[in-house]
Amino acid sequence: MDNGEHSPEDIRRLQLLVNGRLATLIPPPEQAPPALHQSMRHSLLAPGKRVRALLLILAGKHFGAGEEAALDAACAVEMVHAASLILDDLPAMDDATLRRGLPANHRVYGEATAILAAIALMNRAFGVIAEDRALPDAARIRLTEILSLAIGSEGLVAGQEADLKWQPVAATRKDVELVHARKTAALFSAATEMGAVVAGINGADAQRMRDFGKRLGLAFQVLDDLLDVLAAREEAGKDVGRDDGKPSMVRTVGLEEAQREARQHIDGAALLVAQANGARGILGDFALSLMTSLQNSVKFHYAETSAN
Ligand code: GRG
Repeated sequence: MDNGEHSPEDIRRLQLLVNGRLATLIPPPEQAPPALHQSMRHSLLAPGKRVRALLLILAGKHFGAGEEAALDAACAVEMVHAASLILDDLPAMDDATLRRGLPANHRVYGEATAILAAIALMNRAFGVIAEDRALPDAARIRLTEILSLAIGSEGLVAGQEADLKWQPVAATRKDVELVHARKTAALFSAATEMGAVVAGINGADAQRMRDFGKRLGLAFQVLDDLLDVLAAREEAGKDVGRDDGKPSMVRTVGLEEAQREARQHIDGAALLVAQANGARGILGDFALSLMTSLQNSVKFHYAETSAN
């Protein structure tokens, strides 16, 4: 078990470790068909925060696994995440123009190639887990199972379908939470449970890791909704102000109640991580500092909005 505390340099180092590995796990840009591989690289290697990968690696570390042991599983999760962002931005979905500070994939490579790049990334994610022969077979099977469940028609895909068909009239907090649980928290909880599996953990502690990731994901989406209302496009690096008609906690329960909701999930997550393996550790410290920095940026914009 680790002793907790991490520095911003540790996190930056891990982000660079993930970025470096991601770049080697998919074909180079010149390999045929070049537009497809460039499109995959455009989204996968764009400057994302790598939150899901970090959570996976730190969850592994929480139970004593080395960073290298968790690295490829973490990259697989980032591949799925990048695929979901490509699809989410398509004209048939959110019709976004900007992502991670860059033009959305389809704005550069066209819709057909963007769809193919997303499929190829998702497929590669499972290949990367299968090829990770340093892990026991049982762990690779379990990782595949967790990731597949998180993506499919009971996870991300279900969340996206509900998001697209959303009827805001008479929507309740529970309705919004169900969409958030699938659209966002499913991949967070998969990542934290996968970290436990890499470390050889099953049973109650793996379940705690799963619940910890879910609560973090729910808080993350509520804070993302708050920033969609409050932040500027350039700062967010993506289109904002587009949650009208979308399952947003802010629009359903209001700004202040949404902030309270996020706080409750963060408190719940803190409790769970401390129960798993008996300490908060670097994993808890990282998760809580991520949430605090998101909350602070919400508070900053909230203060600005109230002053106007
Ligand atoms: C089959 C993989 C697949 C997906 C199909 C399109 C879709 C279903 C799901 C989209 C789900 C989606 C886009 C949810 C939003 C999640 C979210 C909060 C994204 C932003 O995450 P950050 O802030 O982004 O971690 P970075 O860029 O930092 O990685």
